[in-house]
Amino acid sequence: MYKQLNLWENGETLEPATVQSQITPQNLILPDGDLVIYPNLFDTTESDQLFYELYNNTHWRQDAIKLYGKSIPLPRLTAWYGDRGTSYTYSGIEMNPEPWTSILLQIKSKIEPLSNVKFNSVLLNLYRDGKDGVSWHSDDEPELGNNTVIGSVSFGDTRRFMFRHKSKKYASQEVNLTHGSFLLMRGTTQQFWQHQIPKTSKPVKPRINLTFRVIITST
Ligand SMILES: O=C(O)CCC(=O)C(=O)O
Ligand SMILES: [Mn+2]
Repeated sequence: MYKQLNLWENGETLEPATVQSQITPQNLILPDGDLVIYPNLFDTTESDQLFYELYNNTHWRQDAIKLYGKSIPLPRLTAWYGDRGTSYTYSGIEMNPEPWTSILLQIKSKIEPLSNVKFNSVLLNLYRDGKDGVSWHSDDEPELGNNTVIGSVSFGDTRRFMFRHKSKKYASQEVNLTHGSFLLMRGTTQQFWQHQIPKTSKPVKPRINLTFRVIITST
C-alpha cells in the first residue's frame, strides 16, 4: 500500500563555500506539507558516538496511557529535555523538562541554522526493538501553536517513517530515516498530515529519535 518515496528533488544548497555535500537538503513535494530531509547530516563516526551517549545517558522513562480504565505502557521509552517552563502534554501524559545536556545542545546547534528557529525543547524516543513504534498522530498539541517547526534527528537502526494526508486518503508516503539523518517538518504539515513508526516483525536494533520542538511559553 505504501510506496517507497520517489518524490525527492534536490533543493538549494546554502553557502557553497561552507556547506559540505552531506548537508544538501532534499525537499519532499507533498500537497499541504513541507518536509525537507538531510540524509547524512551527521557522519557515521559522529552518529555512532551520539547514539552511544544518548542510549546510555538519557533519563529514559516508561510512560503509560490510560485506556478504558487500564494503564497501557507506551511501546517505546521517552524523555523530555528543554528550557524551563516547556512542559508538554500528549495523550494525557505530562512531561516536565530535564535541563539540557551538552550532547543535546551540540545536536541542537547543528540543526538550528538549517531550521531558522530556536528550539526550546526536545522529545526523545527509544525504540528498543521491532515491538516498539508510535501510532498515527500529528504533532499538533496546543502548546506547539500553528505551523510549528519540528526538527527530527535519527540515530541507530533505520526507522520506517510513514505519513498520510488526513483527508486526501490517496496521499500516503514513507521514507526511511537512517543513522545521522535530519528531517524537518514545517508549514502546514502537522495540520494536514499524520505520521507513524510502525512496529515490525523484522529484526531491528535499537533506534533513537529526537524531535526538537518550539513550545509556546507564557514567559
Ligand atoms: O520516531 C519518529 O520518527 C517519530 C516520533 C514521533 O512522531 C513523535 O515523537 O512525535
Ligand atoms: Mn510525532
